[in-house]
Amino acid sequence: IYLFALFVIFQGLLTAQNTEISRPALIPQPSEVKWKEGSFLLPERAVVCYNSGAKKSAEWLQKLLSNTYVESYMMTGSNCMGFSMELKDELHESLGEEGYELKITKNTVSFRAATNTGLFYAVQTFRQMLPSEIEKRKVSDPVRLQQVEIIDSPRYGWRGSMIDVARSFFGPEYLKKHIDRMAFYKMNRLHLHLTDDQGWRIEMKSRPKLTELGGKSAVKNGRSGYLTQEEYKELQAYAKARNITIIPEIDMPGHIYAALMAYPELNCEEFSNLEPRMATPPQLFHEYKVGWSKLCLEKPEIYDFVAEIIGELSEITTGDYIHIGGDEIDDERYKEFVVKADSIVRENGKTTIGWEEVTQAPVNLDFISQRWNGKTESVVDTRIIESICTNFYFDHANVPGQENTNNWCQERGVSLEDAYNFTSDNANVMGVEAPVWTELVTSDDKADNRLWPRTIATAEVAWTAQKRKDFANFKERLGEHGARLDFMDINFFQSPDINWN
Ligand code: TNX
Repeated sequence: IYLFALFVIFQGLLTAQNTEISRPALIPQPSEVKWKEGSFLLPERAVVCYNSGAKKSAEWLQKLLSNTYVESYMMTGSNCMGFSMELKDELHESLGEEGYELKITKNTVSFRAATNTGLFYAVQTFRQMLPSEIEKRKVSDPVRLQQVEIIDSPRYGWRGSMIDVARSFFGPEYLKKHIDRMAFYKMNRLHLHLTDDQGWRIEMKSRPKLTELGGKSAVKNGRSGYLTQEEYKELQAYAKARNITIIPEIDMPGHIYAALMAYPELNCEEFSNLEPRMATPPQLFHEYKVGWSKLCLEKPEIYDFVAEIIGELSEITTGDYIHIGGDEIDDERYKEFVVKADSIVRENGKTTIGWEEVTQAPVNLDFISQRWNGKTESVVDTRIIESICTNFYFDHANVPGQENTNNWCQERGVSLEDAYNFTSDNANVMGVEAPVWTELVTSDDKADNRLWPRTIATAEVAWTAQKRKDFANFKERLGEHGARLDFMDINFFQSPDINWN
């Protein structure tokens, strides 16, 4: 009998050893995580069952499982053994639009949410529990996961990233990769700064010269190009499938030389206000210089241009927002312009966004302003997207002295910790968004380096409740994501204060 008892204990030890699995590093930190005793062994064959409406989420899960040895079969129904996806309206009350529950027991993994967005995020959390190799190749070794119960929903509804595709062009291929990476970290807004002095990146059928000319230029050493309307539509659909809304920005009335060059009548004085060597005929502009061009605000015709562009852009934009720029301009008619442009956007059924300067104008109350230096004296209380440059301008150095970076906002740059530690108790804040301006970011590798891992810090700022945030703990979890970022082919900045695994 002693022998038998010993045997049982020994067996127990063995299984305990077998099931000893490290807890996965989850980013962004969920609202509630309860780890349980025991594990779940990923089976060789499994059903993915889903209830009505949850099919597309079940397909995301199946796609994920196809990178493991699991052979999965789709089935409709609920509470099956194996994997189950449940869409349930009543969960709206506790989980909101984007929240989810993820529960792993001995034999089941269940995903529940009120929307497919919530289910998609549950799948992303589950993905972080699987070995990082799945990002690149099929995993054939047995996978054992610790049992757990997660209940999660985001702090903010606006979890954004911005790429300036005007100074240097980043096309559909890079943008799709970026969308995939953002979605993995539960971000949901991709703002494209589509126009500026150095380029015009979206085809406008009513004004073909914008891209015929403006599509050919870029900042020095940067790439030129533009999105056709087809590409733009396809990109939006790709983003939407991953719960990301594209926010198109046409920067007006300043930062607009690319349009003045194509349609000189939009400028005031026959280009005598421009550098003489560029005046006749108007030349492409490749310099790094801001705040020198503008639409001629005395000419009523510029509003025909604005109405045409915003009208056409609204027609091809599936999201609810149009960003009108509005930054860095000094003109006595500026406020009038902002009010008019806002009403044009609203006539087209969209919500207007502008850089913080727009709040000098008495704009409509649904206006959203994007805060970048916090110096504007506002006359209106708008909803706010926080992009304050000290924390979120990722064209700034990762560490002091990094080459090809800006430092006008903060000499030492914008560290991972600066991004992570952003906090606000302003009730108007809808969320955060981190811009990468690209005067000095002229390749995919440089963009990766500026965006990652700071975008991951942004994702946690946007998703995780303030009281659940902890930078020391974030750094540990981020270190655990190193291998995964490599498998995802992200040329991320190897922050020296992270213990990358
Ligand atoms: C400011 S802040 C800009 C951009 C520049 C960037 C360079 C704001 C709305 N505009 O035009 O590219 O600085 O860091």
